[in-house]
Amino acid sequence: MDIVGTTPAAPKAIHLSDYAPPAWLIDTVELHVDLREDVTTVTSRLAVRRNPVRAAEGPAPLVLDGEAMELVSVTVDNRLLHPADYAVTAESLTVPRLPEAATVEIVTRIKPQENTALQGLYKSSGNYCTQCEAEGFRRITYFLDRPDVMARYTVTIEAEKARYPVLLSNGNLVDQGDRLDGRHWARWNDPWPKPSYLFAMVAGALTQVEDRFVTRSGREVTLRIFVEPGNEGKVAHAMDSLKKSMKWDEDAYGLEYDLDIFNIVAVSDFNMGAMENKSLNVFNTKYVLANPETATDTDFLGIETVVAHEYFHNWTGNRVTCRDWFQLSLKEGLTVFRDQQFSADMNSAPVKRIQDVTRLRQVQFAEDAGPTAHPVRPESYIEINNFYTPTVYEKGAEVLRMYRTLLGPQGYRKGIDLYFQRHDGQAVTTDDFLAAMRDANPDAAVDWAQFQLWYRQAGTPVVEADGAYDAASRSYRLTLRQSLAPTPGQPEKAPLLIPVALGLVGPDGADLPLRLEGEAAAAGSTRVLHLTEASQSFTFVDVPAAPVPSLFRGFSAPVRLRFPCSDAELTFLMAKDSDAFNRWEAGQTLATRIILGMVAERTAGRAMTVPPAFVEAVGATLARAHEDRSFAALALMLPSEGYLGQSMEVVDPDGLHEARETIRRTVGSSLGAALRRLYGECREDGPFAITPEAMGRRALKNACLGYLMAAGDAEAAALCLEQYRGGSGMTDVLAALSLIADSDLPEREACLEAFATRWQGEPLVMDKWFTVQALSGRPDTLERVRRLTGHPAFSIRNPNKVYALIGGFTANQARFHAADGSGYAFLAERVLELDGLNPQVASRMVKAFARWRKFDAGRQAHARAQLERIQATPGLSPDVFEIVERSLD
Ligand code: 0A1
Ligand code: ZN
Repeated sequence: MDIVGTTPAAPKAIHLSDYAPPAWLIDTVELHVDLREDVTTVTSRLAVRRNPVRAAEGPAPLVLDGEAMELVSVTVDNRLLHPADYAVTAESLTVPRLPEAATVEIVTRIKPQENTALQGLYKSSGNYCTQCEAEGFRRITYFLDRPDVMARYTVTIEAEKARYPVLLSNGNLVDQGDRLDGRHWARWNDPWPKPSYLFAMVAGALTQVEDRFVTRSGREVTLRIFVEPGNEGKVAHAMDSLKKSMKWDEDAYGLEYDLDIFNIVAVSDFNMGAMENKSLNVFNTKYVLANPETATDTDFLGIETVVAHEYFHNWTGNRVTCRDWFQLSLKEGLTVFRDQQFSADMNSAPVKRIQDVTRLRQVQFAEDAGPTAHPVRPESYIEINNFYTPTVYEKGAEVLRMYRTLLGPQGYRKGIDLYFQRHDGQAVTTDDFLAAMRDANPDAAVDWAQFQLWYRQAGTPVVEADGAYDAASRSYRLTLRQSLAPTPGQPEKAPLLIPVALGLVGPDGADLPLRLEGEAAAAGSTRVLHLTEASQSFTFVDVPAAPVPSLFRGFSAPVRLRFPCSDAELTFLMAKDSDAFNRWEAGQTLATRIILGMVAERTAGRAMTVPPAFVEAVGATLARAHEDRSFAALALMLPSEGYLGQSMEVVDPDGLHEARETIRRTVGSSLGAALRRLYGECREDGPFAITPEAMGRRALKNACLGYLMAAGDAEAAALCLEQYRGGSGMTDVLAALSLIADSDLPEREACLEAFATRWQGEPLVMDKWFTVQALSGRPDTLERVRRLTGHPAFSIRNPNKVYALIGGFTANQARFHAADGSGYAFLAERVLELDGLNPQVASRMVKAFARWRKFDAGRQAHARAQLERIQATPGLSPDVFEIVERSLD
């Protein structure tokens, strides 16, 4: 059989400005999928009609998207076409001369068993599953594979019953039956029109766990989670998270589920976290399977968030979808914001905010400062799969948060309600969303045209603040200046509307009343200023004493703040600020300042010393730790090497690593007694549970253990080994193992080996084993990682394994950026190996090179050589091609 090759012609860019509505619409799709071991045959019957909005242009041919398939036949209104009546290329099928409306039947053949890209229909652990976002449906059948074409689907799946007893698709099961030859079939109908990217089907030998949820209007929904047999015992947390999400969306957004079934299927080969296909979510096993023995607290929280995220898409993404892929943040930014709100409500809101901001700064700020920087609503792309980025997701969520900060919770909710009222069942744009927010809040003093720039301008704004207190007039004048550096394709930037939530902290630590010059009365202890100009001053009056300003409370805008306050003021805010986020932030700012200072010392050839005041501040954090242990654990966390590097003109990965380690060692030895005491308290306090309190206790305990191990004394090593061996639960075991893997303890190899032996049957646990080794700061890490690519538990075809080992290694700043270029050479080899198998994963890996220009000349030369080597390789996927081109630009 001749399958049209996957290598497209020279990759070309798609532009937002070229958007045109489709010439044809598809009202219904009847799919028949005949699954056989050698080949799968797909018969698709489409009810197509000309799009009235394009009528003026005259009759356009029907051009359907399709890739990597064999076309068998095309029938129009029951008349079989001769191949001369249509045209096929590697990417399309064109049928000219159709009437106004027609029924087009297309038969194609595909080979899911050979699909390593994991897009379209593929096999994972012997089961069939699909991934259609963004453009995978065109690998199943020819179609108008774009989100503004919404159709009703009826899907019949046929397969051998013994091997594939479970047959699933979107919507409701409407019929099923057995054939005489051992095969069976099931027919599903989804009553809701949807874009093709939300289509899904699954066929396999899966077991199910069932539960139910009654919606607030009384609809009883059957909830099922399908997993490979043997994993039934690990889905309780996911199921619980699903029910909580359904309830929360009703309470917080007034949104109710709209079908009688909600299915989740967990598969072990999946490029991303999960996928929100209508009523048939497909999940990476990582975000479904967990019990305390195999999963860490981070895993449990991740499951809660991702289950919620996919469920929330049912309204924000599915009921109202994107007009085109430039609008991706319409659904992703909004849905991430919603899952952040949900997780904040389920756990601790400040802790969740700190975690989200940490991630934003680590990955999104880095993206915004490099060659792949793009706006939340990009203007062009070569490969849409490259745009599932931290900017579209996480910065997009910050934009949503800013709407809420500017409008208040009620104004925000009014905007959301109007958005659904206007656009339910439509495919719309971020401009439509903004218009709903605007129109629902006619009295809000928001310059919407300026706010829109958050979608259009790439880059992270820098806000410089300066304050002066005048005792005579009892006034405090705050001056704020904003700037935004050029990013690729955007040399000039305009000032943004930046919401600045702030407070003024008085000498006793209490918030001072906030009255701006000209106002009749003070308004609250935190208020939101609108920074709209390049430079703007705000004068507060009736200020009884010189305050310390607490700026961007709760991180009210995704900016970098530069405020020249003293170390003493930072220590003061760490202890006193009423805003928990800014208490944490003050500590991070202080730590950053000290670490960068130490790196400068080292560069100047002097010894690095840790200021005693810093150690004291950490001591104060330990002393207060019992007040909120989760918060204390985060307050003890030093900024990561990756984030610190963003503040350096030329990144010095070795200096940063050494400075950070020196602080860890110094704190560990200077505060040993307090750390040991706290460690002991946390260990003894309470039984094992997955609650915010218990998780906080473990996080704090493990933060203490980390510092103690950094000090390197025998007592700490004994504690760590004891925790590893006797640990109840993966959180503690893995925390100990990470420290052991990073150490020179003689027990190191034996512990790593024992772990692998114990967990060889659990792929998700083995992922952790790969990661702890890849993240080790030891000098032999690369050698070990190389060796591990040959380990029987590793497979370059499994995305989770690649992310765990190779992704883990690229996150290891000191080792990946080794001065001799060995880390870069290793990554280039893996990228080229991956590109032939799974371009999407290859492209995600190659992004680790993106910031290469931030390093010294020697490292730059090595990185450039590897990027050029990749670029020169024939047959590169558009995915990797696009990232490499941008990186070298
Ligand atoms: N929409 C999903 C993420 C997703 C995107 C692309 C995928 O394959 C190319 C898979 C999943 C989400 O936001 O959860
Ligand atoms: Zn999403």
